[in-house]
Amino acid sequence: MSKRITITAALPYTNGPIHIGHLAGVYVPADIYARYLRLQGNDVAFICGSDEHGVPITIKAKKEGVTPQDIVDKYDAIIRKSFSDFGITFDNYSRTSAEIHHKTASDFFKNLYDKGEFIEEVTEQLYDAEANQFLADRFVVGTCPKCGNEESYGDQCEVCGTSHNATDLIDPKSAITGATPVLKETKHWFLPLDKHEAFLKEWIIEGHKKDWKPNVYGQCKSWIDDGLRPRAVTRDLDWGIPVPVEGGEGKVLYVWFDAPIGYISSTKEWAEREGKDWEPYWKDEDTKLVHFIGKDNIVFHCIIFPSMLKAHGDYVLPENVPANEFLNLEGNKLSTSKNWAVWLHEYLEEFPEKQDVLRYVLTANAPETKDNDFTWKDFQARNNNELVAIFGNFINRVVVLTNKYYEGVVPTPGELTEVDKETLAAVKAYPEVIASSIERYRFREASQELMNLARLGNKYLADEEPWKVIKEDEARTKTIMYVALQIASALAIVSEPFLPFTSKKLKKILRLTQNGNVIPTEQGTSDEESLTWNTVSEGAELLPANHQIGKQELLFTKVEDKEVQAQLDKLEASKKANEAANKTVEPQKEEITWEDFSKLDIRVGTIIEAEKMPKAKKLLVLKVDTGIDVRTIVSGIAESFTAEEVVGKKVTVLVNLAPRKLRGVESEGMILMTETAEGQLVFVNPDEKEQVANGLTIS
Ligand code: B3M
Ligand code: ZN
Repeated sequence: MSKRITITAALPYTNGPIHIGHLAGVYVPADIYARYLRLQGNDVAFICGSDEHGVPITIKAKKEGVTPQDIVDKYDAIIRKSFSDFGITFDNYSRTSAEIHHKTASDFFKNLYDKGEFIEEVTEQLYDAEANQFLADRFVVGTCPKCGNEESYGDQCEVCGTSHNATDLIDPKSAITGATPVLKETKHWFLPLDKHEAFLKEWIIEGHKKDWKPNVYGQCKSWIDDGLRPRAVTRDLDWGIPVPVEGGEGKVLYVWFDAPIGYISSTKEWAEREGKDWEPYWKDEDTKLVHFIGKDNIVFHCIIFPSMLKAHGDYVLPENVPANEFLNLEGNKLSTSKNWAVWLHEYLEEFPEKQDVLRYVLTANAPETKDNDFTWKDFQARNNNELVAIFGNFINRVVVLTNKYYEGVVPTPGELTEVDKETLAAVKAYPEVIASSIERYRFREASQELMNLARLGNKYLADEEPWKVIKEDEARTKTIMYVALQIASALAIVSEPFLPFTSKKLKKILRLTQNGNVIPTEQGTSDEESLTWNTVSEGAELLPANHQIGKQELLFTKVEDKEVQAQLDKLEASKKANEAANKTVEPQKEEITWEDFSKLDIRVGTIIEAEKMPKAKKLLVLKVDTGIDVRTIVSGIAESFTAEEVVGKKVTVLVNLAPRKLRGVESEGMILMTETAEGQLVFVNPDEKEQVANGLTIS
């Protein structure tokens, strides 16, 4: 029976592009879910949009010397395009800067305000007296009261995931000036979460113990068990939605108050465009609402937003919130600021035909129950060993042989053997197996079952060996190829949620139309009945005899070692750039006068003897001809050079440095060397002047 389902995917912040962590955590599973439900004939609204308020956007704008609007326009455009090129089929993608959203969020606030659902209170908040600004959310950094992370933000700790009030931070510092904030009085509106505690307990702790993922349920339970407190839903900022009530001048709604309402405004925008009524998608008891999010968003979607919806009273609550854990990249946490990421828009440029490969790898290795690691080696292996070697290989053999033996016309089968019947029965069972995994939000498992269907096809061909049978039994070969073509068609249909580009290509090769209809051909029968998910599960004939298929085309191509290496090199470069940017430079020493400097007597000398100082890792004992005399100098360069290689070298020597004993040997001067950007010591060779320009390091 057709159901109405509203699927939301977390609204990405428009302060950076989309990376594989966002995709694996939210957008790929949400898109699989939406496509699957549509294939089942359901009434789906798949909703998303850009989250354009909040402090990170303001901070980024300040840093780049542009307006917040410039920042959100830039990233909204990049994000929109990359989602669309990647085949994410949102029914609507809106933005929280849109007028419809400002109005919807404003009205929502007013509705709760009028009902007396807020506490209006003057409290002391953190204030940066240097910047003349209140320090909410990411404008303040301090120690998390729960886990001790020293870099927790004002509203949320990224290490333990706790959401707290800025005044809870221990030893807070302004992220703008670094100053220690003072407390200053200001009025705000608070959502009394404590008032909703009983409802949340009943709804989540009792109601969703079984069907919510353990990671989601566990987080919710621990927050509720810790006791809920009122949360401010307004801020003293100038970027956001103005607080629409008396006394709200100069204040805006907290970004996490307005953003989830963005799902509602985006649904409205869609309904208006499509001539539909938006209300059933949010208000009808029969609607199933599902939020796809990352684990750092759980509290907002399971505690705060439901409390808002409940306080409003007209809305349905989410039936499930299948939040994922985090994806790491090559063993390290993904990070926008450190550029440790695979950016979707870059991936699409570098692998323009490989959307499905990334979709598949991120699904097969999705961080569903624990954090997971993305590696380029695994990407290559999944592509070459699974997509190419199993799925692609099966289709290729079926299409090539059908063209070779029958000029692409589906043969009429003879009597089916037991193996044929078993195989077709197994094919018929797959949609249900896959569906059951998807319905339980186990997308990894579902993707592996899909691959098993392709394996089944490969095994069938390998066991039945039509290329041998054709030599002695043409009739039997026809049956084998007919069965194989049914498996290929089942794959074309069932793969659509996971591998939409491949499914489309395969349908074209098999001449199935996009919605699954067989294209009528001269020889072929026209099948007007739509081939959907259910056609496969009912075991109906998918590709009738006499139907003409197209020519062979490769569905997948190999990922070569050099492509993997190029990606690893790119990551290495970002690591280097990051290290260089973070390298702390010693502050300049106190100024010296020309007279001070002219006291230094620096000459070019030649090393005539060298030996390692016993039991000292760094020291060489040198005999240096300074031109004035031959003297002993102890130099700390043994980690860069061996004694043998320095003999004969010309060196710059500070000759009038007062002698000093090092490990019992009197050193009468100092060798001057330079250091490269990589920290490598080099001789100041009087013939190579540019080395001197790098600056002298005393060794
Ligand atoms: N903008 C996404 C994030 O935390 C956040 C989601 C809002 S969903 C209403 O990265
Ligand atoms: Zn913490």
